[in-house]
Amino acid sequence: KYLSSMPNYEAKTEIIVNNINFKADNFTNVTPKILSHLNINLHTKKYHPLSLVRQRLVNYFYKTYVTNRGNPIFSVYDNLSPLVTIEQNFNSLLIPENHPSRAKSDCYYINKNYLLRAHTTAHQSELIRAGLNAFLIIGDVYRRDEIDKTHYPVFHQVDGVYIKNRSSVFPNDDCLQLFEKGNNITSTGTEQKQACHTLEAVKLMEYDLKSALENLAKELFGHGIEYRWVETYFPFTQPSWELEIFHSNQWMELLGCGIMKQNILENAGAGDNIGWAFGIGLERLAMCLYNIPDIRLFWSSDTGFLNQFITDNISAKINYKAISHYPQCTNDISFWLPRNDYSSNDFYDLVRSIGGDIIEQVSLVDEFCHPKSGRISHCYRIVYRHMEKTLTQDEVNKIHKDIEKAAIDQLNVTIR
Ligand code: FA5
Ligand code: MG
Repeated sequence: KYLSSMPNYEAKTEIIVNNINFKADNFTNVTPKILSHLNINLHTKKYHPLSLVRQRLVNYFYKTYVTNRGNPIFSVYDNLSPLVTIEQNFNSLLIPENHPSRAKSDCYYINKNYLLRAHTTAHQSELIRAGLNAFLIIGDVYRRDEIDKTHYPVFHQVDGVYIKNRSSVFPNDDCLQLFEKGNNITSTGTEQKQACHTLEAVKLMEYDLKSALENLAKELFGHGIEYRWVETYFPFTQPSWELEIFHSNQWMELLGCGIMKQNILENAGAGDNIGWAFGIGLERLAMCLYNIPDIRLFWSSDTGFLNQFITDNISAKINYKAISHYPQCTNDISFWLPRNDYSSNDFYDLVRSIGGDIIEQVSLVDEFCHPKSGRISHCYRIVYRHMEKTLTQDEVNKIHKDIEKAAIDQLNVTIR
């Protein structure tokens, strides 16, 4: 039933994504609903909670890792297209042909050659090949998943990569090496390390990686944050870990990370280096930081949600307050101010005293000075919302009229 109600792209021969024509085939499974999330870029939208968290994370890396001249070592890529190849999302990361993460049931495929990236890790290999040593990749990722309080098919990730050569891993020692002699980079190794790496190099990198991420968690959540490391597996790192934090009485996975598979570096032309990498979910961070209870809220255009995050101090403590489930109703009011003795706060008080609890927000949206008369007019936007029911436009209009009348009587304004 569910499947038959989905638009049938397989019947189409062509599909257009970001103005590019693709040939549809039996892999094609993106839907118009999913494609409508492209180019929205919540992570760079001013004042969006995901953007606040992104800035805090980027600032942390900028200030933690600096060159001897004080410049940031990490560069940031936050506008790479989510439209990627199979090569980028899987092959370049050594994800095996038969790995479950490649399944049609898990990814949004454009066709057999292209998909919407399932992780921002899709770009790590190409950026290393381009010559970068330390970078962050930030963007929207797409996965076929259920929709509930913590899962949404589109979410945002930050990937980080730091690759180092022998002298930056061992700055004070000319003898210690990154690589074991005579060990092929494809040898399996152990859970502790890849066969090609020396134990001392891996241990130093592990320490560097874990302290970077622990300190990030402390920076965001405070020094009292409880955390733990869990060993895990990724096809592109070995060894691999997950960082969990204790939040709202449960352990929550924040990120995955590990020592990069040497084969990836070799294929990207950086085989002389050893690297660490991680991937974090931005929604996870924001939900914990701001107590946002439902992942769908990030997509809300409701100003009752968005306005709670308007701040020019990205480290401001914000504790999200639930908004009503009933829809907003917005009405504007414009009037000429009296010649003297007017303040916007008088109007705000008046609106609240007449509208009561169904007033959710009042904001000055426009100010205009008449070029000849010099008179000033204000336009205010009033957002109405009842906590227990859906307001009808008629009900709102009546209250809006009462507010107009009171403003004329009590504040001496002239309605435009
Ligand atoms: C990855 O995506 C790896 N690419 C991460 C990585 C990068 C590991 C580099 C090693 C080196 P995973 O699927 O576990 O791994 O997702 C990483 C993070 O994204 C999770 O820890 C979580 O914070 C977030 N995440 C994953 N799935 C969801 C989801 N459905 N909704 C919200 N956040 C999610
Ligand atoms: Mg995971």
